[in-house]
Amino acid sequence: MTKDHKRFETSAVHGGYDPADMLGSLAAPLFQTSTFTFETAEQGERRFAGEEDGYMYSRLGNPTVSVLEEKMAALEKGERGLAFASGMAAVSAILVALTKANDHILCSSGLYGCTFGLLRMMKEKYNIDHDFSVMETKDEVRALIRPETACIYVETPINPTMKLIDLQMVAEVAHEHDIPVVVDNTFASPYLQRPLELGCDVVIHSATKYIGGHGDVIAGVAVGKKDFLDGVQMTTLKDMGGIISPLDAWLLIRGLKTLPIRVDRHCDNAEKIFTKLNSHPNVSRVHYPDDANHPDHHIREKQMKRGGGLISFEIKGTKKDAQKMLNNLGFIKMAVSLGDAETLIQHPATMTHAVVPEASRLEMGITDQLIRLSVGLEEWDDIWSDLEQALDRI
Ligand code: LCS
Repeated sequence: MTKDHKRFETSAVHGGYDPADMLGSLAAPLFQTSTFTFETAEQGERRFAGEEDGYMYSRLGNPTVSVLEEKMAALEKGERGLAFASGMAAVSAILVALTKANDHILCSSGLYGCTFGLLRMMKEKYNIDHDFSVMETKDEVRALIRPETACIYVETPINPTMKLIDLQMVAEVAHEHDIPVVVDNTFASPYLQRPLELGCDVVIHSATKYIGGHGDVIAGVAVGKKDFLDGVQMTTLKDMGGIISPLDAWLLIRGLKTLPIRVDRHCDNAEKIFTKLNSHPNVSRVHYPDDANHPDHHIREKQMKRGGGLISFEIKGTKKDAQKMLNNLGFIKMAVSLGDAETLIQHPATMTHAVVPEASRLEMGITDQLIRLSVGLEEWDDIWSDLEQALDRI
């Protein structure tokens, strides 16, 4: 039995696992197995009939994966977690589970590029329509809800523009209409923001990012009500097959133990880098939720513990100048992904959001001058020195 660890930091270390269940092993064991043996044919029958608890085949569940799922449920304050092969496997499984042909999805105006691509595919193949809303007021959300709206899908902070959505407000409107709210919490991590506590229904993570934290795993997790996720596990996940590997689950369990200290350090560094970027002559705008002048700063104060480790900024100049700045960097790594120990930098218009048509991209605020920085765990003034020399030489 897992004890209920009340404080986040304690749950990050102990949540989801009790060594007494596993021969006293301090670290959760890695069950690197595809299948599980039955003692009798009758036991196999009972397990497949759901009459007896126990593992059958790793696509249907695995003890190492279960530890990760329980730890994530403890951290997001949800009833259960469900792990996936990637963030996109989680996004697609949840959206497929919640919709049928001819339904409608209402989205935040700004989404990760591949989520945008998935919505477009769902529209083309199954006539599942979608709308985007800035969701600044209840009326803006209400105005786009239709009888066939199956869910509201929100990213906050939004990748890569760092705009925020008031989750409590959106959940209140959605529940007037009995519509579930799904939140992609990848940018904040559960340490900074817990959407279920704000009334939302399902949380999704690209666990590739802060959950893992070390740039060595692609994975996804969803957390929400047990009945709903039991259903997703036994339909969309089992039959579409986007399961996480036990080794990746094991690496995420290890990563989660240090999530609070890593994210605090990411935030400490980002706050300092934000101030420096803000006063650099070749930077025209900086987007960081903990900026007192950020238009959504009041939402940051309401629902996020701190501003996070991501900053986006616009340089003065052209797309070529933005690319030149990236090419000028020294140890800072030019790469998509985020939330790793290494500071990562990328050009959203031509990388993470290249699949988004130009008009939609510009509507989301992704200009050719926009650069996204995932501030790492290095010494902050080393990060700044590298950025400064690259900016100076645009
Ligand atoms: N949701 C968000 C907000 C993301 O940023 C990503 C990936 C995903 C979902 C998908 O997760 P994955 O399948 O990659 O685990 N975002 C990326 C990014 O900004 N750079 O590279 C990947």
